[in-house]
Amino acid sequence: MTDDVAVLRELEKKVLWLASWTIHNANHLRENDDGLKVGGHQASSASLATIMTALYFAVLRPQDRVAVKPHASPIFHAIQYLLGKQTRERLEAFRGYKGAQSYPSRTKDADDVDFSTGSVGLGVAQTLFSSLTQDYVRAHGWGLDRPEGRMVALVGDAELDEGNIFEAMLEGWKQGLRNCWWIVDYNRQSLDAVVREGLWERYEQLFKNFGWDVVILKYGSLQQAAFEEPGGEKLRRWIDNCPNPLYSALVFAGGAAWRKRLTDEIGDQGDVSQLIDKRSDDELAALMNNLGGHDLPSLLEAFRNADNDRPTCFISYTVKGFGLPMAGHKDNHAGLMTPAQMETFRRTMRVRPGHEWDPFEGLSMPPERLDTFLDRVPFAAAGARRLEAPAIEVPAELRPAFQAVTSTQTGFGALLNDVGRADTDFARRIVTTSPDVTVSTNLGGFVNRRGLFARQAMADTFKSERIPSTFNWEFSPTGQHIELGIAEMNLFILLSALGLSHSINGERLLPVGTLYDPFIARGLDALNYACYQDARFIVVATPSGITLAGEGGAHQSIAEPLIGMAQDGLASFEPAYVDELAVILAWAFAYIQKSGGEISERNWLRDETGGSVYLRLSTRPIEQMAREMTPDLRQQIVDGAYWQRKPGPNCQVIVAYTGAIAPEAIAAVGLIAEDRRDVGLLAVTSADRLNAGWTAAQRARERGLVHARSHIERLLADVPPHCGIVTVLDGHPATLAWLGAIAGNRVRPLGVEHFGQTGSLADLYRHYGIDANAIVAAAQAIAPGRPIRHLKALP
Ligand SMILES: Cc1ncc(C[n+]2csc(CCOP(=O)(O)OP(=O)(O)O)c2C)c(N)n1
Ligand SMILES: [Mg+2]
Repeated sequence: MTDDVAVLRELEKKVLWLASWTIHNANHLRENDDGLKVGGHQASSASLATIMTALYFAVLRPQDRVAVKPHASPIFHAIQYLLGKQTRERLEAFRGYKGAQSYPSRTKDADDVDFSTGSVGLGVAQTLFSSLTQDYVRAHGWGLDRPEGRMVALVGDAELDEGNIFEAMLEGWKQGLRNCWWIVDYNRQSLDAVVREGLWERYEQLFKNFGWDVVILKYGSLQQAAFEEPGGEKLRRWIDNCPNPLYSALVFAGGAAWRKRLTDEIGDQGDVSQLIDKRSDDELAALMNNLGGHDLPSLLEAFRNADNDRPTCFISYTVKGFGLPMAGHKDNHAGLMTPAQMETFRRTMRVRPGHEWDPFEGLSMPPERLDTFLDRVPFAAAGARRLEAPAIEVPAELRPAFQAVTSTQTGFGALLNDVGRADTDFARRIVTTSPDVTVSTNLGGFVNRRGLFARQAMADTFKSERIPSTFNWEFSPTGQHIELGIAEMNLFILLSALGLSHSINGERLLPVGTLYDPFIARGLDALNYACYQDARFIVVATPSGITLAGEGGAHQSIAEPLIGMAQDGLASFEPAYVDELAVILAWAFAYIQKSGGEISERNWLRDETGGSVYLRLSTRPIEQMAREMTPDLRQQIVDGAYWQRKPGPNCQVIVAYTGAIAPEAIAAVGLIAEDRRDVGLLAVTSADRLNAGWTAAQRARERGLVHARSHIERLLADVPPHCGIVTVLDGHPATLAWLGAIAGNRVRPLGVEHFGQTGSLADLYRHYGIDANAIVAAAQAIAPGRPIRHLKALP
């Protein structure tokens, strides 16, 4: 143990040096580039150098997974460099093109990042939901040949301002969270300033209330020893009473300032003056800076003592910028060392010019000893930590029996219910989740069949009391539905965790989450986060739009189709008919399992690389089409559009629609057709994929691949240039407005731009101009000719 500490001290120095040099180097390279300095990293990284040294080189095991506070990425990269998992080239290109990432990234970094971080708070919650996911996987009997891992978050103290962390804690408490450590870097500084006094006490209470163990790492071993000296107790009391800003300021000011302050305030109290006087300025500064979070022996002891599976919060006192000249200064967040300071630091670290990247340069231990130690670091011992899981076979078709008049939401429930009926591997790997809208989004059928998940079984009291109920609400370790509280952030972070199970647990899950469409916005940053780290899931958002007529503006979504188009890593669909939904859902279950295949040029959609899927559904029952699902139609539905009525050669106008507004589009086309020739009706199942294919094909052509064609270009190839296009959906009109840019056709985009309101469907469609009448009027305006007779006849 003492031996280890000696080596760890050397490594800590090296980690701090390498991280600082990485930052300095990157800044130096780009100083005149875009005027953007490498702010934020230096002080914030140094704050965690000791804790991360203790964790990565001594405490963590290969099965443990870590979310590193965003600004500590240089420390993380430095540690991986010493472990041989990061290259010098990438460190030299830190924050540059293809270099080590500014914030740890699962997808962009090459050095084994477990969880991406960047938008503070999300990585923290991800560890909690990853613990739950691990429990889910193991409770289902999978992955039992591997040891249980611990999910660890390195949390900035100001990061704890983010509400999503507390939402997650509450959920963790409900779900019986285990194997989760949150280590709070309690440097009492945020980005702008010094944080409020006494926050640790609130945190302590809060964590304990939610069933966590709390370990407070306040005093380092030097301080603990000093407290044993005569007068030590007075020093301890002074430290406890010292306000955060003053402590920070004195850390910054250094030994002489400490001496003056301590002498002024407690120096006349007998023994304590001797305690102060017998130390040099440097020794005094070292003592006062020796907080728990910078003291390897205390950290190792605390981590090793927490050898149970209880969720544990470590509040570790640290100094922001520890070991650097800006230590403790309230303005240090964006602080960078000047070249002169860096020179001094280099000399202190005994690093010769030209040897800055040498792993053991300037250390006092023989390299062989350090090498031997690094070779035996438990965390790195098992080789690759990223796991893989084979794809689960998905039925080529999902075929529900559905009513002649029904909605996509009902169809979704019926499809999943049907999947849940069979005892297949496919059905077993599906895990559904919903933030308190399980029944109202039609997941109830599936949940009735497959049960709710909890590590400990819980009976459905209504059932045991023989009170009739439509829904079976029984929890068991083999249940396949995770019921969440209302927080949508939690939904998306859970989907993020479930959707990485193949990589983290080596066991594939097929996660399906449901929520109301407008509340996508509530969890949007978490959805973006999940996509950024390439988690795989299906999110079903229903109901949507003003079609949810009676609910009014608070529940009606407008912008979500645009979110679906713009969100990277998420293929979005809005089918009108249940047979389309069946095709899309079967495709989606396969798509979320794909990775890295050769990109085909068929539709320029990069389907082979896979991603997550968003389905925007509706509660509006509409008349279904009796039609055969041919392979060609199936492909077109997945590619994003098909001709529901193919336009003729003299076509003057076409109507392109998306989703539940189909009956209005069909009615309008029937009316327009009486006075305009060859009218076409384009059913758009995915504006997102149509647009993506088009953009990609254009880019390919610009690169010289002259034959590149996207699906929408092929569909519109025979539409004459003078033909007008009326587009319509229950969502923002910009979603389809771009269709005119493909071949230069004029477009009149209809949709919803302003908050919805309560009313009947007819009232609202008329008010917002997406009813048949509005479509006919738009066609009249865009495709001049003799008046369309029925226009006047419509209400
Ligand atoms: C959601 C979000 N909001 C704002 C930021 C910008 N930001 C980055 S770090 C930070 C505060 C850092 O304070 P703390 O968590 O205490 O970390 P420290 O720098 O003290 O280590 C802020 C506001 C962000 N990254 N994410
Ligand atoms: Mg802080």
